Amino acid sequence: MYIKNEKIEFKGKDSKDPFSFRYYDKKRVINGKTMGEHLKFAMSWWHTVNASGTDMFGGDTMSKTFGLSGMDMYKAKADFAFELMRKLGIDYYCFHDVDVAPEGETLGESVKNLEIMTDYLLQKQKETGIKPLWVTANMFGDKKFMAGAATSPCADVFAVAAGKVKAGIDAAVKLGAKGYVFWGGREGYDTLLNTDMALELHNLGRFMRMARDYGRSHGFDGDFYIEPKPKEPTKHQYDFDAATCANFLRANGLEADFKLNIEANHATLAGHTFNHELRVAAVNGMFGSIDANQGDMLLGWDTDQFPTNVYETTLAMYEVIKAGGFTNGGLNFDAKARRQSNTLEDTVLSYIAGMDAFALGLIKAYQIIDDGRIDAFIKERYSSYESGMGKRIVDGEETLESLAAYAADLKDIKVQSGRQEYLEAVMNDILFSGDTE
Ligand code: XUL
Ligand code: CO
Repeated sequence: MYIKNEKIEFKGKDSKDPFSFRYYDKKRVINGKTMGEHLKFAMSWWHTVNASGTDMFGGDTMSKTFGLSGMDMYKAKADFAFELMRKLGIDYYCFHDVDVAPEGETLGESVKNLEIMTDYLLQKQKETGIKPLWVTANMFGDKKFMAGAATSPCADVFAVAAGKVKAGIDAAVKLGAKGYVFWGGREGYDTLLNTDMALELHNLGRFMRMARDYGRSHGFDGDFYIEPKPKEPTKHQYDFDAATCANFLRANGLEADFKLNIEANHATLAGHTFNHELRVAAVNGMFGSIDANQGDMLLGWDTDQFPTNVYETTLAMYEVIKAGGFTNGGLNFDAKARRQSNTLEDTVLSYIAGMDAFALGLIKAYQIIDDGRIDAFIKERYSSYESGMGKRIVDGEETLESLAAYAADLKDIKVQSGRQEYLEAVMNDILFSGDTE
């Protein structure tokens, strides 16, 4: 037992018990699905089980070694992780290879360590029913990855990276994960003065096709994901944003097997909103999964804070609902408690805050849809494409010449108001004056 609290229960919105859910009622049915099924929360292993408060200027503010070292420490971390998930009612977790098992001197040793630990995780999964949402490999931490993994100028690094991804896919199959994530890590560059961009991009495509081919022929039937991020650690990341990744996937013939894992803080670093990135993924048929967190709009880096901004979670869940909900994906809290929130209670409280913010976001997103004013406004705004000339344009029946002839004598064309302020007031109305039942 690492966590003092018992199971965290739903106690309703009037609850003042900090260790209770006020909105997340896992079994509550909304529009035919339980909240648990809508939200599919996942715990990020790296932030929750390993991160211990280190920043650029100072060391740990909390210890997550549980007084142990070596494989015993990794097993204790797994015990802690499963206790936390069970107490919070979280059914999924996400991890990098090196989060759950110690790195060896060689790839071969690391793979053996991972196999020992995935045996242990499998046993814990059988006891609890908890599973990974997705697996990934850390191809950015070790110094050999300083110039990238699949985009490294060194072919041996490409080979080690391939071996790590093979082991990661094997772990995903063994543990029943329905996702495998590629976050670019150092797949980008800092200056063109030392970079062959064309070779790096082709190698990245080759690498992902190899992963797809290996996975598909070895029992991985889930989704592969790219997780876009514009900068940090490299100045120019090849997976800048959702639109860049969609283009990369199509250019490399990967669109049937890959989707996108959209992270809120990465969206804002790219100069986009979270809901913009979700919409771009959806319109490209690539909506897959979410790394749920939030950034600080006054800071220019990835702060990975727990999501508590209900305006943002509402807009995000509206996109998720419109995209048809999660299939293999879910909501992974790629988030860490602040450096000063340095107790295990803070970890529990952070998850409660994030889960409740998304539960309330889900409730409010359905209220936007049931209210209907926003959807009706958008439909009306584009109604000129539903009949006459507009419909013929959409149906592909017009040409540039036919339209030029049609438009030649048009006068006083009026475009209706966009009504942004009114629609923002509707959002306030739904968010702040509606109920939560
Ligand atoms: C880094 C990031 C990663 C990925 C997994 O910014 O978000 O933690 O989610 O590698
Ligand atoms: Co992430």
